[in-house]
Amino acid sequence: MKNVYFNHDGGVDDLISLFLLLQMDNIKLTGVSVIDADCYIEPATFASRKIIARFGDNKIETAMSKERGKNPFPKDWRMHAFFMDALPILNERQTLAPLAEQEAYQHLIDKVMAEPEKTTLLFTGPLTDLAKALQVEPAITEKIERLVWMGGTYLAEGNVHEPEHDGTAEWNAFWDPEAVGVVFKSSIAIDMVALESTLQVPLTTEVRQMWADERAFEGVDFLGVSYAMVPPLKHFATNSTYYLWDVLTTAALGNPDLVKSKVIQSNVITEGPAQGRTYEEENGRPVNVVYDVDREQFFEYITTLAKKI
Ligand code: AGV
Ligand code: CA
Repeated sequence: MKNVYFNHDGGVDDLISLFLLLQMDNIKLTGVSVIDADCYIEPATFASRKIIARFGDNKIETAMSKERGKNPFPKDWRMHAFFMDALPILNERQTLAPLAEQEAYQHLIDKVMAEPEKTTLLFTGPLTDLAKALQVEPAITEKIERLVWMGGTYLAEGNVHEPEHDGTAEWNAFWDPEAVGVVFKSSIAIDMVALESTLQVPLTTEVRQMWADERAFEGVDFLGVSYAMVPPLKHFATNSTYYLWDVLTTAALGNPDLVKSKVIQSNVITEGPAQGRTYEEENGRPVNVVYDVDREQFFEYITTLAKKI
């Protein structure tokens, strides 16, 4: 059993990640927190508490972040949290897991310090709350097994298409580039699920059909309905094409055999038109970069988890 603390930013794949984490029997989820990045924080927090109440251990707390990023996410994407929170499957029983009193960064510190064993951090949004936690309580470093983060890329093309940016960054890094810098300066071991691997798991019509075929399973129906809100890859990739970014990251934590990784000495650009870009640099900070995934095994793994409820 691994202790895991999960910080996310309320997207469809963030919330599905929470659902799947709760089905993994090799993981003990010690706490959850939500940051106002690729979501609106109220519906994202309610959706998290409803998912925990319905599919998990109703004692797990959810904390809200008050941190703000440098570069805001598009509103259209942030709206997904409202749709998730409104799903009938999450509102049928009207139960809510507890809301934490602390802000997210303090909740993370408290949960990590309270465990006798080390904790693995899973971050599927920007690293802002971790950067703040490291500044407030540097001693958490010794209690952290590793950070598993969805973010960054070393490809020439990232997924940020915004005015005044050169397109080389990944969004979670772009939202708060300084936070990536702070975390890179720490001694925490980092597994980074970069765009190199997430590009291999687009949402497609075949994936949707596979879930539709098995919708008699409540958990598989939940996957299908959730991923009906976001556009698949059909003819060519656009700015809004959806990949299973965070779900791949969560699956890589639950079952490391699904992915391949290599160490890259890294740094991050924190200002100017390339801000948020992670790049290889001699004598840079070693990062364990997940660059490849067994696509078929991955979908098999998550669908099997979804059938467990
Ligand atoms: O860059 C990927 C990150 C992931 O954590 N997020 C979405 C995932 O939760 C930002 C993002 C990039 N492109 C997007 C995003 C899109 N087309 N729709 C919504 N979010
Ligand atoms: Ca996310």
